[in-house]
Formats: sequence, structure tokens, C-alpha cells
Amino acid sequence: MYSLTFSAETAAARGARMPLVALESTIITHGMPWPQNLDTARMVEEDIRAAGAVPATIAVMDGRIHIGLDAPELERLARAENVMKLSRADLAVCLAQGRIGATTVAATMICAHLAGIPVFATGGIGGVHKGAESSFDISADLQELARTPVTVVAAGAKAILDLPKTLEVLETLGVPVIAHGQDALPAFWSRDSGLAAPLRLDSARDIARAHRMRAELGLAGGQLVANPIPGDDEIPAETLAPLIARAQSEAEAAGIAAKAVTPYLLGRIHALTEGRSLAANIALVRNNARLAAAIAIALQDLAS
Ligand code: PSU
Repeated sequence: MYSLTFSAETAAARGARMPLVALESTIITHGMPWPQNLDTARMVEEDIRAAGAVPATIAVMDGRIHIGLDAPELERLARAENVMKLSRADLAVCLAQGRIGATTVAATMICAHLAGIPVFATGGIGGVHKGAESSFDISADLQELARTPVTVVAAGAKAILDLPKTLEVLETLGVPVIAHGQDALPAFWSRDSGLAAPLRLDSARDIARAHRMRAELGLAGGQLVANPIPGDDEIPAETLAPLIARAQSEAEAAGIAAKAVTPYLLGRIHALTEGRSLAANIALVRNNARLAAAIAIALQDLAS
């Protein structure tokens, strides 16, 4: 039997019926380098506390699903090597073998739902990779959004992806893609992807209402909230496009495939922008954490 291991903080929050916000761990182990990964994880948790909610960073350690990590556990994960990158397909094997695994958007949604947490903040979801017509590389995050009733706050899909195809697949799967406070779909490091978002909502309360309405209608799946990066932190899409293209051809030449693609591209773009993309990534995750906290609080208010 699997068990959920709550940290002292998340257990107390559940007892006191405080709003919780789930956080993923692949961004820590595969998305950012040491030591910025640990600093960011700590800052994001602090942002959620400052906004009046409680952070629950999710990971698999020693054969248990952890809902909330204490300080030594967070550091152990951030320093760990050979951590499994867990999606729906790998979660059970990792648990059954007692290994250490970081949860992607898909696996975090599954675990958050098991723990009764309806809101989750991340940086950017996975999606349809460029060249997917021959590689078939489409992130399992998209299917998960169609199945599991968690509202995911991201800065859109990562700009390394084919965004029009990602939107098409989400539409086919019946996933609401809701831009927060603007008409355009944001593109992770940039505020505007040049594509219109299918839906727009301007407040945490409206997003919480839509989340509840889906449940009342008995519709499976969650919502994707696309929250634009703050203006001061963005990197214009035109600046990034040639660097993304270069990183992509390097990945192809090096034979990078499957789960390794996203971490490789993020690392190369970090190097090619001399750290600017990492600073933007940190800023956008913190911004998403604040909005997710506001949604969690609004959901709690609606329930009481
Ligand atoms: N957001 C970030 N950095 C990341 C991710 C999200 O700012 O590294 C992770 C998430 O865990 C997401 C994963 O699920 O990237 C997508 O991986 P893939 O493209 O292999 O599905």
C-alpha cells in the first residue's frame, strides 16, 4: 500500500484547514542548476507563506510520496544525483523500488489530487515539442491536465515547444487554457507568444469559481492558468528565438531524446543567455506561486 507522508507544516495546515499549494520537484532536480535550485525552492515556498497559504513541495523519497519537504529533505533532493524524472508512467515503479524521484507536472498533479490539494504552481508545463510530427514527442503533462482535477498555474508552455500545436492538443483534450489578466497566451520567458489564449480570467476568485464549476459539472481534468511573467523580468521572444533554435539543433546533433530534451534545452539556453533565462525562470515561478496562493485562498472561501 502506498502512503502519503505529510511534513509537520503540511500536516498542521490540513488540521487547521489552511489552503495548501502544491509545488513540483522536477524543476529543482532537472530544471535548474545547484545552488539556484535550492534557493528558488525556498523562495517559492516563502512567497506562498507570505501570501497566506501553505506550500507542499511534492517528491518521492525512500518509497514514499512526500507532501511537503522539511529543510533537510529539500536540500537532499536539490543536491541529489540520478534522481528519476517521474511522470504518470514511472511513479509506481519509483515507489515500488524505494527510489528517489522528482515529480513533473503530470506526477505532481496525481500526488496533489491524492492529498486533496486542488492548486499547483510551476514554471511551464511540458507540451508538443518542435518536430513532434516525426519524433512523436508530446509531454504526458497534457494528458494529465485532461484527467486530473487540479488547477495548474504556469507561465504558459515553455517557449522551446511548438506552441500552436500544444494549444491544439489541449483543445482536443478539453483542457481550459486561461490567460490571467491578458488576451495573449504567455510564452514562459516572454509575456506574449503572439497567439491568443482561448480563455481569459482576471482574478483569482474567477479562476477558483471556474475550478468549482468544472467539478459541479462532473467534468474530468484540471485547468491550465497561463500567468504572464512580470514585465521587468521578461526576455523578448525575438531575442530568445535564435538562441532556442541553436539549442535545438545542438540537441539534435547530440542525439538528445525523450525525457532528456527539456532539461538539456533549459541548460543550453541558460548558458547562451549568460544566466538571464534562469533569472527570468526564477521570477516567473515566484509570480505563479503568488497567484496559486490567491487561488487556493479563494477556493477555500468558496467552500466555507
Ligand atoms: N517548469 C520549469 N522548469 C521545469 C519544469 C517546469 O520552470 O523544468 C518541468 C516540469 O516538471 C514539467 C517538465 O513537467 O519540465 C516537462 O518535461 P517534458 O517536456 O519532458 O515533459
